[in-house]
Formats: sequence, C-alpha cells, structure tokens
Amino acid sequence: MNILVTGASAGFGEAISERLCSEGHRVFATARRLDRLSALAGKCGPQLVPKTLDVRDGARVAALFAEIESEYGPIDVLVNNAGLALNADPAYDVPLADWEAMVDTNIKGLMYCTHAALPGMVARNRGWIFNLGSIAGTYPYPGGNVYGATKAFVHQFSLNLRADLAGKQVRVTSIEPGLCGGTEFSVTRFHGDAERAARVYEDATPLTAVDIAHTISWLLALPPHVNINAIEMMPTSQASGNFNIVRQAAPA
Ligand code: NDP
Ligand code: 8X3
Repeated sequence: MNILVTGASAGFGEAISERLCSEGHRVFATARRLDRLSALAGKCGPQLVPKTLDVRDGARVAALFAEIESEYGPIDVLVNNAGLALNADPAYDVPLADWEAMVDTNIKGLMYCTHAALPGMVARNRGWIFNLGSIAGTYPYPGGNVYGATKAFVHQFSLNLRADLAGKQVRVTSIEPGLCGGTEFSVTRFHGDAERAARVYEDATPLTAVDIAHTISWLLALPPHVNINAIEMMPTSQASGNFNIVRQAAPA
C-alpha cells in the first residue's frame, strides 16, 4: 500500500514509517527536517520516500498530495501524526504563540492533510486515516490547556468523519496514547529543557514509539468490515487519577 506519514523525522512517525516499510509498504515519510528523513531512508531503503512538509502550510499539503498521487498512485493510508505540545504551565502563564502553534499544527495541519486525502479515498471506496490523539484529549490535567483541547478535536473529528463515511470502506481511527517516552515530545514541550523532559519518564516504564507502530500494524491487519473508532493506550504504570481537591478556606 501507499502510506503517507506526517511527522516522520522523529518519535512515533519514525517508528511507524520504519515498521510499515519493513512490512512491504511504500511509505512517504514527511516532516520539516529533510536530513532526518534522508537518514531514515538510508535505513529503510527505496520503499521509504522522504518528502519535506510543514503541515501548517495548507497549499503545500495539497500540492504534495497531488504530486505523490500523480507519480506513485493513490495514497491508501494517511497517518496524521505530526503534532506537538508546547508548555505545561497554567493557561494564564502561557504565551499566545505556543497556543497558536499547537492549533496550527495539531488541528489545522491534521485538517489540511485529511482534506487532501479524503475525497480520493471516498471516490475509490478504500482508505484508512489514523489520527494521533492523546489521553490529554479526554482527561484534563494542570498545564494541559490548549494541547488537550487540540487532542479533543482530534478525537471528535475522527468520530465525525466516520459519521459521514458510514457504509464506505474508508476507515478512521483515533489513537490516543498516554505516557510515551523515547521521543522528542517532552523536550519540545519544555522548549529544549532535556533534564526536565527526562524527569517525566523517570522510573515509569512508559509506552514507546515502537508500541504505537505495533498498534497501527495490528490494526491494518483487521478484516475490512472492522473500524476501530478510537484506541486509548497507557503503560501499566499509568491510570486515570482522581479529581483534584484543593483544601483551603472557603472563598469570601
Ligand atoms: P516527537 O516530538 O518525537 O515528533 C513530532 C514529529 O512531528 C516530528 O517528526 C516533527 O518533525 C513533526 N512536526 C512537528 N511540527 C510539524 C509541522 N509543523 N509540520 C510537519 N511535521 C511537524 O513527538 P511524538 O512522536 O512523541 O508524538 C507524535 C504525535 O503523537 C504528536 O501528535 C503527539 O501529540 C502525539 N502524542 C504523543 C505522546 C507522547 O507522550 N509522546 C502521547 C500521546 C500523543 P519536524 O520537526 O522535522 O517537522
Ligand atoms: C501526550 C500525553 O499525558 O503528556 O499526549 O498529555 S500527555
């Protein structure tokens, strides 16, 4: 199959691309850092086709999808993985630019890629879109503010797509992991503070990018009449917690 993965230069996207190449698919590995995609191509061989893409650029998304389809044929599977969290401070302390970057990437970028791929999938009555959501889209936590809200969008958008696609062979799955280490996610979130990022995973045995790649590979093996709407994944070291109660004097 022809599979396009966004955010393939690191973390989940890199592991997903590598895994799907090893299973015989042609993978269009996209991200902004071409040097990292080229290194991945060196590892995976000619089945991995690196392409530069900033998902925030809607015109470039449309042009790249059209270019790939005319050269290689239709995209059968889209993995909307590119995304980021910026900042874990309380909402009232976060620069607006961080919120905008998350909305532009996690919501608008995912929307542009879906808009470019979906009509062809419907016309061919064949396709699968995987969207990377997060447990942050379901469970609020301090500092989750706009990041969690963008992932709530991913969850609901995925379900709404299926509502429009009922009866068609176009599948949509929202993959919603919890704590997952070994990627650039937390370093990006903490604006390059690697020590603080490492503390997030200390003694926790988090999920890994390979676990996410394994899940997509397993889903792809399901029979054609099965659509998994959403998958919530956590390491065994994590579970949903209690509501927060701040014990203090009653407000005046
Ligand atoms: P990483 O930071 O390791 O990788 C993010 C990828 O997204 C990189 O390849 C980066 O590439 C790409 N990217 C970022 N911005 C853009 C952009 N504007 N255009 C194109 N590509 C972009 O993160 P993870 O692999 O950990 O996360 C992947 C996805 O999974 C994200 O959507 C994240 O929100 C979600 N997720 C992560 C969890 C975790 O704990 N790690 C848990 C739950 C969900 P480049 O910089 O080269 O463009
Ligand atoms: C990443 C998981 O819990 O850091 O989406 O928000 S979490």
